[in-house]
Amino acid sequence: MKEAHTAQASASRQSIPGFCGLCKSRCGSRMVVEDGRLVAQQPDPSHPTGRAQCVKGRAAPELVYDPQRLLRPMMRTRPKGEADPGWREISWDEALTRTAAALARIRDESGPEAVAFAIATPSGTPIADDVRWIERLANAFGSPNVANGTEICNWHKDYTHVHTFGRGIATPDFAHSRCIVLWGHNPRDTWLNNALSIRDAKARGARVVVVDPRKAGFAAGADLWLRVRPGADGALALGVARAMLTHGWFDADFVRDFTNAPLLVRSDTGRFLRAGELAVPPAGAAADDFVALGADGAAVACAQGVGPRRGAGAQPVLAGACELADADGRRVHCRTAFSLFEEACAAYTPERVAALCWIEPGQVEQCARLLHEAGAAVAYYCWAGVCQHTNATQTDRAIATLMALTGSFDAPGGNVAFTPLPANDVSGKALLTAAQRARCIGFEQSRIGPACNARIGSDVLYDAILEQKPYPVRALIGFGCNFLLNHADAERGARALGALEFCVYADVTLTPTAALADIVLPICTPWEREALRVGFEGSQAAEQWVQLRLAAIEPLGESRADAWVVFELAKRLGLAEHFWGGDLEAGLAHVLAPLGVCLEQLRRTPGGLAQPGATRYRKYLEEGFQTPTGRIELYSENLLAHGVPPLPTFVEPADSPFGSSAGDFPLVMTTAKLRHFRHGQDRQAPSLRRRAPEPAVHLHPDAAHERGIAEGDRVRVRTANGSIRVRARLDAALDARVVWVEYGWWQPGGRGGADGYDALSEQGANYSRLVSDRRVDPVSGSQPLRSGLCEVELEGPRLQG
Ligand SMILES: Nc1nc2c(c(=O)[nH]1)N[C@H]1C(S)=C(S)[C@@H](COP(=O)(O)OP(=O)(O)OC[C@H]3O[C@@H](n4cnc5c(=O)[nH]c(N)nc54)[C@H](O)[C@@H]3O)O[C@H]1N2
Ligand SMILES: Nc1nc2c(c(=O)[nH]1)N[C@H]1C(S)=C(S)[C@@H](COP(=O)(O)OP(=O)(O)OC[C@H]3O[C@@H](n4cnc5c(=O)[nH]c(N)nc54)[C@H](O)[C@@H]3O)O[C@H]1N2
Ligand code: SF4
Ligand SMILES: [Mo]
Repeated sequence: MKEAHTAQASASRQSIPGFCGLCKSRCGSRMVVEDGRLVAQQPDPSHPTGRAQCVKGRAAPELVYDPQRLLRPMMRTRPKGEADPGWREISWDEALTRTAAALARIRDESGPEAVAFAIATPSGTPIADDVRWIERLANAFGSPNVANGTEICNWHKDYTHVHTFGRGIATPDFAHSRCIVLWGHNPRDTWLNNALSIRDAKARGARVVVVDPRKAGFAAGADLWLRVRPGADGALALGVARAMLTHGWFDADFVRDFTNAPLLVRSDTGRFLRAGELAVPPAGAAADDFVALGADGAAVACAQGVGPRRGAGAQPVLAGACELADADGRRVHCRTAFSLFEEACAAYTPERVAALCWIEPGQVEQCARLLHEAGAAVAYYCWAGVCQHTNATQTDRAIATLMALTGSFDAPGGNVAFTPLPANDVSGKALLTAAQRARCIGFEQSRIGPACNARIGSDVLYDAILEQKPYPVRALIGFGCNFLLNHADAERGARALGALEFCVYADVTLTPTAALADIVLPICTPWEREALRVGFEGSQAAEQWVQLRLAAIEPLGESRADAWVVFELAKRLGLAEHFWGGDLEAGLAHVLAPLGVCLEQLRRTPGGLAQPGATRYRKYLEEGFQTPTGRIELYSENLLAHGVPPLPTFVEPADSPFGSSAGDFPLVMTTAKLRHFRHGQDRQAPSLRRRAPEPAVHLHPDAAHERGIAEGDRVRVRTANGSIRVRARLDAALDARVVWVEYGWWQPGGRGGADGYDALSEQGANYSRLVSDRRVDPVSGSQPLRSGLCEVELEGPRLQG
């Protein structure tokens, strides 16, 4: 295989165009190299995502030359459970040969599903460069068990949204938006390029609504900040929808023609009435047409798809009920989906919403009014804040159906499916047979959850390892994915990973999770490897950008890119035929084949190339929606068929301040990301660590005072699952009943001392220890990382100075 192409280094300073691979923003950048060393990364304003750079991007050299990096493959020589693993450096050939032998043996004995894969998040790591190859390896190997954290990150917005819109959340068209809603999402700290677009939109006069328990990012200076109780977002969305419906502040024509609101639902079965079920179908109706109620009271046929009725019947009404005779002469009572949706929202009066969400009653109507006044130019994004709860699926349904009322879908200034470039997908979905897909260990829990995409949560992975349920998982191959820090219940995770027959981890550093492996493989940082990116995010111009980022420097030590590891393993596992004979260049050429551009061209223009493409708004006018009714689904027959309420429903989080454990744990606990760290990473960079030397719990001064706690005190956060030690930070903008706790802490250094923050000890600060994985969202499997209950106590002597 060819070596990675490194940009020509000379003694002089070189500035090589690239992009920062560290997070979802993928900011266009320039990589500055001196004498073969990366000395800086800078923003590249000529790139569609290159307007600026954050502190993490600026810390690139510190991340590259981090003394704690893994630089050689290593193998454990002492049994798991012993304090000293006896790491021995081995050659790549030995590491890969041993790995392939172990995986092949377990595959041959127990089937490929006995080997699970784990992948770090592409939104918060540069694994995005190579994630398709890793997925291809899992598919070609035949394992339907891939843990990638989707259930605690993006499943709701990218897949639950499908039940409403027939697709994942589309890109906010910030440039034309009149109202931007940030719901459990703080791009100021997590998505720099979008934050700049929102800043510009605000300057242009766009209104901003922020739904967040913290006064974070755009909440300060927003037109409306809704300081929602963590996990109560569903009640808020239903309340805002109710206000829009009662005041008529919604796009009634859009709702009639493009959502399934006017379709009649049978009261006996909960299914949509089909014309063929009627004694007298409407004139011209096909048997499987849906039925609406005309303004004249007569039934009207609506074909699957968008638009008004079929034939010459009267315009359908939104609200209504009727009784019609079926083919057997029975009377069938029906109501429109709109009426059922109205009823689902009816209980969420401003007063009830205020009591549930801990906001002011008037704010519900204020929010509804802001959405209404923006017309069809409301752009929203909901992310981690509404995902990590046991009610994530219902919350997503409530937010999605609320947004459908605005008529902004795919409209200028709304959420728009920008035209993507037609690259070939190399994730190899077709390589995984239907029979193997059905063996995904999460399938028993939910057939419309991540398991339908061959994705599993850590809870079911641990079950399979520890309890052989539904069958044993015997081996794990991890590409990043720091389970012990980022998924619930580190102790259970450590027991499970420790019980594996074979575990191999590819990572940049030896995390507490990787430290449980039998073999570790050193991965290089993005500045040491090439990356092909077809399309960036945030605007049409970004979508059209194709770039082959060059390696700015040679890989340090023996570290390699994930793609290299995947191709080498594929060859040793007898899967080369699915990997272009083991030739990565050929694979990359295949990605590009449908585009009018080749690898050599891209290498010659490392700053990237714009490809043709233009935005088409309101594509649903021709294409409809990829849902069972062909319309946006306020009412979902498909969800009903899977035992899930067909209408959005608010359910209290499993741990509720109104429940029985609130006596012992009176504070509602949530979490959020810090601008200067990604999840369990980045603390080793001194310039970043200086900004937050130690982990903290943030609480209201009144809550602190009641407990004798002052700013900077060392405190213990305790839940029913465990406890950790952190510093207290006071924040008067919080509700006094709510705290938020930082996560991802395991690295040594800071005032925590050289022993650092043991991920498995109550002397450490690992948030994961506070959360149980025994109660999860019934559809997505999302873990309750953000709606816990806790108590905070003063711990040990007060620190001076
Ligand atoms: N309490 C709490 N927990 C959370 C969250 C939260 O908000 N609060 N957020 C959740 C979310 S949204 C997510 S997505 C998950 C993220 O969970 P993870 O995916 O585990 O996230 P990270 O810790 O950022 O990265 C995992 C590992 O990937 C390694 N890595 C970095 N670059 C590469 C690379 O190029 N190749 C390889 N092989 N490895 C690499 C890093 O060194 C790191 O050890 O965490 C979730 N956990
Ligand atoms: N700096 C940095 N940037 C990142 C990452 C990172 O680790 N660090 N990770 C990347 C990844 S993987 C992801 S998924 C994205 C996530 O990006 P965001 O979704 O913006 O990330 P968070 O800060 O986790 O959560 C957003 C907000 O949700 C709020 N919140 C907490 N609980 C609730 C609740 O119950 N309801 C509501 N409405 N809000 C709540 C938090 O206070 C927080 O301000 O960021 C990406 N970018
Ligand atoms: S926001 Fe920061 S870390 Fe993320 S891509 Fe941009 S510069 Fe890199
Ligand atoms: Mo994420």
